[in-house]
Amino acid sequence: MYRLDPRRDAVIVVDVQNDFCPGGALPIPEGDRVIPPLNALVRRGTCLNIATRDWHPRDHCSFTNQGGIWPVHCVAETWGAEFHPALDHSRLQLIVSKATTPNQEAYSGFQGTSLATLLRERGVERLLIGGLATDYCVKATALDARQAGFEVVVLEDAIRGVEVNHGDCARAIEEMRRAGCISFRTDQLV
Ligand code: VGL
Ligand code: ZN
Repeated sequence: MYRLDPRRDAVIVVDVQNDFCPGGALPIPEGDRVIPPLNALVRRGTCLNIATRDWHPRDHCSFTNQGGIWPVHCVAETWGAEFHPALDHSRLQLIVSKATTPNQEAYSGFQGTSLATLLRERGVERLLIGGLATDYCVKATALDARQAGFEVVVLEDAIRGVEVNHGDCARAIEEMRRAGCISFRTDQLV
C-alpha cells in the first residue's frame, strides 16, 4: 500500500490524446487502457491533477515530412491533439502544453514549460506519473522530475509504450528506477 498525501502530491497524466490511442495517427498499443486507472485516480480528488499534452505546430520538426521520425500527430487545435474522450478531463486542474514551437522537440512536460515552478508554488513534492508513452514522454517527464528534485511514483498499470524496438519499455522502466523513481499500481494507492 502507498499512502497519498494531498498536501504534497500531484498526479501527472501524460499525453492521453487521441493520436496516441487506437485510431490515432501514432497509436500506442493498448494506449487507451491507461484511461480507467487514471480516471479512478483523478476522480478521487485527493491530489492536484495535472495533464500534459503534446501540442505541435503543423510543421513540427519531429514529423517525417520535416525530417523527423514521427508521423504528423498532435497538431494543436485538431482532433488528434484533443484528450481522449474517455479521459475525465473535467477533473484536470492544470494543463501543460509542450513541444509547441516548430524547431524544438520536447518529450518531457518540464522542457520549455513552467511546470516545475507551478508545482513548487503549490507545495508539490511528489508526482504520481502515468499516461503515454512509457518509452518517450512518460520516461522523459519522470527523469526530469527527478532532476528537478521531485519524488516520483510511476503508475505501472497506467502506462503504455510505443516499443519501436523490442524491450524499449522495459529499458525505460529500468532507467526510471535507476534515477530513483519508485513504482506502484494505482490500486495500491490509499
Ligand atoms: C510522444 C512521440 C512523439 C509521447 C510524443 O507523448 O510519448 N511520443 N511525440
Ligand atoms: Zn510529439
